[in-house]
Amino acid sequence: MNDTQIEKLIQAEKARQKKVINLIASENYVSKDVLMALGSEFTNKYAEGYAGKRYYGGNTVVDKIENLCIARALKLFKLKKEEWHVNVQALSGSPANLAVYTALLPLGSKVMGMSLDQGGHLTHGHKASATGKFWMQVPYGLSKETEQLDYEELAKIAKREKPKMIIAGFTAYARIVDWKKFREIADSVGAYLVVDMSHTAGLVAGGVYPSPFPYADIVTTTTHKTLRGPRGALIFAKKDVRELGKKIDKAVFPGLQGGPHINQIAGVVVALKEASIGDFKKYAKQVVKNAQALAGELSKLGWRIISGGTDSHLFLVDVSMDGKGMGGGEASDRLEKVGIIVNKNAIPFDTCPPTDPSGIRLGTAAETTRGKKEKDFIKIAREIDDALRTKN
Ligand code: DSN
Repeated sequence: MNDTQIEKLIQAEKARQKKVINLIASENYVSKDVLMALGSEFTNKYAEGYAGKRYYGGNTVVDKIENLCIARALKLFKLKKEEWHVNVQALSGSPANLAVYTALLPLGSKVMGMSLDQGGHLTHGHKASATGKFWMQVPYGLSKETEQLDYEELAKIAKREKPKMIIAGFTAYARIVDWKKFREIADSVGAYLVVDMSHTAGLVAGGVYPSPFPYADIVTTTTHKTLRGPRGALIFAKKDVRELGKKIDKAVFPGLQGGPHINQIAGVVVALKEASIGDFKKYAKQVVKNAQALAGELSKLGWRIISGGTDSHLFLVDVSMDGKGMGGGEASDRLEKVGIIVNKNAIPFDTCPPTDPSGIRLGTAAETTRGKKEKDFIKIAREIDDALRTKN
């Protein structure tokens, strides 16, 4: 590389990633093939429009890439092309979700989404996000007793508020979601059901987490978490008389963006194939086993795991210990000092501010990619315990 300054920084980041234990629940390590596709000549190409309908010449190869991405996305999630439309152009998860709102809802419509502080995402209608400024969030949360979804309560909120859209699928919820119940609640008020499976997409693909496709009208997902691809997003829309796919396509381009990032889409194409081969199923299973081993050991060591455990790749730990512990920020800093990378996170019904919440979020997708098994995560739990209990 001629630019030695950036070359040095690339090497430094490579070394950092190699050295640390990465427990950030939304990160992963992509394959060399994904990196090659990302760094390919596709980055040079403008391709506004969709395959066969571009606004620039020279897109015959690009059309093949985009069509292949759509075909592989359908195949991975066992969907029929007669039943599902796929848009692969949204640049990442937040723009994908914004495209869904733009496509389906008049401005100001009510959207029922989980509060950020209970495990939802900014784009599920939080007031700091465009989705909360241009549409009106009807928030829902968890049961205080179980720290899990309370479907009866959700049904009551829906009946009272009559939202136009309900969003399910979360960033800090460890348990299996009952998509069928969400469908019934959406049907009871005539709302669209949108599932944002960004966190669990790889687990769904690997067959260890229930698929939302039998129940949702729209499914969005990022491609870089448990799915282990490059940063990017997919939007799946059910094909029927409502023509949701057409509306989504228009919202993405020209509604919200110009040219798609073809190199990124090429990376997604590679990742979708990788996720469809046998080894990925083993990987997904191991991710969940590892999360359960990590949560189980931390619990034995006296740490409170939100909702008492996990069915997925992630979970939250309450580090406040009823005032005898510390904030999530301090916990994250202490862990970074010993080479363990996590993020501070609000816990349900947190009394501390989001800038210094009471919890940390731990996930096992990245370290499972590096081959770690349950015994390694038990060791990591002990290292976490040591670092958090040692005053330094
Ligand atoms: N930043 C993602 C996460 O960490 O879950 C959500 O956008």
